Amino acid sequence: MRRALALAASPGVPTGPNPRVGCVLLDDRGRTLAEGWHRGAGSPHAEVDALRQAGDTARGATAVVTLEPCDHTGRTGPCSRALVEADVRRVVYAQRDPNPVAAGGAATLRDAGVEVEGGLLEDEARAVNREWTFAMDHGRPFVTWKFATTLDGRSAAADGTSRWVSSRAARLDTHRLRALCDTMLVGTNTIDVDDPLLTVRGADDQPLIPQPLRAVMGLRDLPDAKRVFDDSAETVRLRTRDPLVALKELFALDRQHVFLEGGPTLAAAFWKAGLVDEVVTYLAPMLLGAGRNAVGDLGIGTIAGAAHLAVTDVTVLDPHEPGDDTNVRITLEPKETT
Ligand code: AOF
Ligand code: ZN
Repeated sequence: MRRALALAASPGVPTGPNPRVGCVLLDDRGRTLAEGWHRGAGSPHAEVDALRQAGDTARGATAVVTLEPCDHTGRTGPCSRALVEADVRRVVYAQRDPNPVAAGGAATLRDAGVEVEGGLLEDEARAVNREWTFAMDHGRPFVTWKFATTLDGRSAAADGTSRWVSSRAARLDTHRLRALCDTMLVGTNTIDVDDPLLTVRGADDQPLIPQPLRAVMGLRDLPDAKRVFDDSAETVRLRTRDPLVALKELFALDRQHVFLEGGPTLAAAFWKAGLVDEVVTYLAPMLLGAGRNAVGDLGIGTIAGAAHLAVTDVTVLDPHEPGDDTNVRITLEPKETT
């Protein structure tokens, strides 16, 4: 299963909308017959990839898969049937399929007389597809809220200027994280005021391919000339102020990981709705003393009411070039409130 997990995490597989899945076929003495993995939506599932390589030798084999074999005809056919037809004797999988459309493979296999065992290294398998699993379980995308602040918690100066709080190294790091998401989300106000491009660019400032979807949330009309409407990536308008409605709309568009880069109002709305799943913040060694907070009013009047988060990672980002600052990236997750 560890080998199957490593195959699932093979580099070069595009993020979403499909999970990463790995499969190893073993003979009755535990020797590897074939290995397979899924290479993105529309390509063969991991099980089928391995079965194709094994050919007739799959008869009587054990299939070790990181995800419960699917039982549906989607972009490709059901893996449960493919395993039965190949005469596989035993299937061991890690994660139960949380996708209601595809689930049921374990039962189909058992009904056909195949020995089935689930739950082996399940936590590891869920971690390989953290956002996909979350989205399937919750019916909405996973939300990473990212912001940059000064040492005194300001994201913009008193006059509204905010270029640049974070260092060049931090900005490049942000692009790396954007590339791991499938959607960039901001409010109409950010488009109005900052006119961001919202694309993922590399060190040479060239856009990478594929680009995440750019989503603009809010009711305000915006001029077509805004950069977010250019043709460097796809853009959708979400004509709502309700964070959950926006996320459900994105889920319907097969989106599983939202990178929330909006201003303080949008951040506060998501936080208050309990719709922030991860926080990434860049801390710059700079003081402003006045100016805009990263997040708007959360309705917290006293210290006992403070929102608490747990730190999951702290990374020092060294200067990229002379004159650049050292920044600190802190990754956190909200603590469950009582
Ligand atoms: C994958 N790769 O190796 C396995 C998957 O409609 P499709 O063909 O794109 O199927 C996607 C669903 O199939 C996916 O959400 C998951 O539930 C199931 N298993 N998917 O993309 C694989 N084994
Ligand atoms: Zn399948």
